[in-house]
Amino acid sequence: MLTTAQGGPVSDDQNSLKIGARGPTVLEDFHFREKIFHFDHERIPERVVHARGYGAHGYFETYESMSKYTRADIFQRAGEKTPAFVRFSTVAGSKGSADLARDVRGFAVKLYTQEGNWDIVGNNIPVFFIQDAIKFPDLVHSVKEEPDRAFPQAQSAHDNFWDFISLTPESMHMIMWVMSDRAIPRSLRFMEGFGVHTFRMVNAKDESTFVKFHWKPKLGMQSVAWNEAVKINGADPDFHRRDLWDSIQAGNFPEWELQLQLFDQAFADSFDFDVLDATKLIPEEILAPIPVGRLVLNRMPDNFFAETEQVAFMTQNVPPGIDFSNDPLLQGRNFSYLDTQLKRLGGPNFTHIPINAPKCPFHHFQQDGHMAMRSPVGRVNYQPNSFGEGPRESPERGFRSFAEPEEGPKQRIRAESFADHYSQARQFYISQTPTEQGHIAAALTFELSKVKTPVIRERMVAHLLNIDDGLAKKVAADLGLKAMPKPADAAVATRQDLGAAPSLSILENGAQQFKGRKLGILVTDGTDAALLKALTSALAKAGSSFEIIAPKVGGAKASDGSFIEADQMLAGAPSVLYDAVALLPSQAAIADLVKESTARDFVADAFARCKFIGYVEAATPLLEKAGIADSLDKGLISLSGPKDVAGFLGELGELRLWDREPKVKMS
Ligand code: HDE
Repeated sequence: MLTTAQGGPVSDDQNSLKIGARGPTVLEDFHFREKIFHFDHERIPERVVHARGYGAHGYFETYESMSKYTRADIFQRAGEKTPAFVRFSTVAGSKGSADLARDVRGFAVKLYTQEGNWDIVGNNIPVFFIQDAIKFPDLVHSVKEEPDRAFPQAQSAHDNFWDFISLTPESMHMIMWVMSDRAIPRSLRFMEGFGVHTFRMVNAKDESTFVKFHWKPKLGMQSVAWNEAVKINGADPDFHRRDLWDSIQAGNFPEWELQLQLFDQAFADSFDFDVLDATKLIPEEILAPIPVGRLVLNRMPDNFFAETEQVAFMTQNVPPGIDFSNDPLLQGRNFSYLDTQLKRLGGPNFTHIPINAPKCPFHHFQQDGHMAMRSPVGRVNYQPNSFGEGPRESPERGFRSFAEPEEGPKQRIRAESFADHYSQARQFYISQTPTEQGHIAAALTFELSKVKTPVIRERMVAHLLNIDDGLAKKVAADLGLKAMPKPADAAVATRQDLGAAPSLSILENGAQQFKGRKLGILVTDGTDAALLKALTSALAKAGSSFEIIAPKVGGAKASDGSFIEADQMLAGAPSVLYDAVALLPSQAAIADLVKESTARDFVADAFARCKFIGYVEAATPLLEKAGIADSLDKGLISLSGPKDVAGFLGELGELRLWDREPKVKMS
């Protein structure tokens, strides 16, 4: 029975209480008032950054005991499974913005360990824009909508952002990452995650080892192209969340391996950069990460608001055995995350919300406050007490900070060891394939093309000159700069020539699999039933998904008279939504299909985005109409019958035919 929030049965939820059929509504209508009152208060403030996010439940499984390095309970027993909740996010856009913004992605993991919640509040990029937390409000103000006009939404392509960046040389390494394809992932399932800062692991003997956390996607990395991202944002602004939802609902659980870079003080002292500087990474070529466990996401929340919106991640949530370093960014975050929950969730009892509550036993004397959900029993709410009641601290099991000796003058200063802002920016750039380098140049050109103040553009090119001459010249030429500026003089003297680190490139580490990816299959009346069946069953067997697209809602009639149920109609499913496409029209239907501009765009877009295209001979007029019939390359694969399916699927693991790119001038 429908009731009020007070539990009272409701007789009529369609009409408010009125005097007569056409008279005024009465104030006495408590059901109406309660319903509207609650509705009016449905929203809570969105996160000041990372407002748009999507989460899922799962577990973390420990491979082997790591007791040598840490006494963290989660790492003591091989095979132990710890419940987890993960929230992915974009940073700059508001809650209702689109998934494919060029942006860093948040990768926040809450592990409900037996000794308290451990939050690794990371990103999909291993470095950050700034070195000191005191600059965070400036950074975020600059990237968000400009305050007078309230636009652009979810975009860094505007004056304020590039003004701040060009005046902040420490951001250059991060800028290379954000202008790369890392910032437009194909799926949340295909991105890496990083803890970014150096943390500590502390073992039972109170010995400390430095650690950096890396999440590696089992399905490999993959990104989309920028001009594709723009179209996806229109065709499906929920592209990433829908992808996560669909794959988890289908039982294809995304998985990441947790890998650790572990090092001691001697390594830190000998490393080229300061391990406390969050604008630097330690290349895997120098320090190989070791796998220690896996994270599997296998269940969507029952309710988005209750779980994903109310989840409160906090960098300061660390269990015994994990500790902080002095990274000034991390130190600042340790204040911010607790503080922000008070604003967002409205009171100090946000740990009572089920998604935030520990799953291990917990006992403390914190009490009362807004929305207290628990009802502690007994007289004693303090300790020590004379009644032998209540919890007591445990010097053995409790959290002990690593006793790092500290001394020095109290001052506002940036360490000299943080001064080199270009070496790793360059290293990242030269570690990319030529295709990826081209994307970085194009992204910089696009972003700066939206900047209206000439001096900002010039100042950015001046920084690029310190990163790579060729890159700077290309961007300057594409921006139509009349003269080349002088290189920026910020601490260039310290720049070192570091070798390439192939681990930093997506394409060098190609996924080489179509598993987890999606094929768009265009059908019409008369589509070859045997070929379609062979294709769809081979895809299912390979762990890939597909959608059937027909010119009309509903579907089409196959060659054997059976009905093909379509997932999408052509006008609602542009090919940017798929990793590759197959064109299976029949001879009888092709003349009509060719008249559809959506069909032409479907093919032309797939070609321009360097995708693989399987096609039956009957589709040739469509290739002609799309203007690609004379440019057939190895990415266009003929499907004359079921026997060609295996070969076609074999090619798809390459994901894109980047060799085609110079011909289609994709930016
Ligand atoms: Fe955050 N960040 N951040 N951040 N951050 C927040 O906390 C902050 C930084 C990250 O899915 C806020 O609950 C400061 C780095 C993620 O709920 C806030 C600084 C990294 C999320 C906050 C940083 C992150 C946040 C806003 C500079 C990667 C989303 C809402 C020192 C290692 C968590 C909230 C979720 C969210 C502050 C920099 C990751 C305001 C002050 C570096 C993934 O507390």
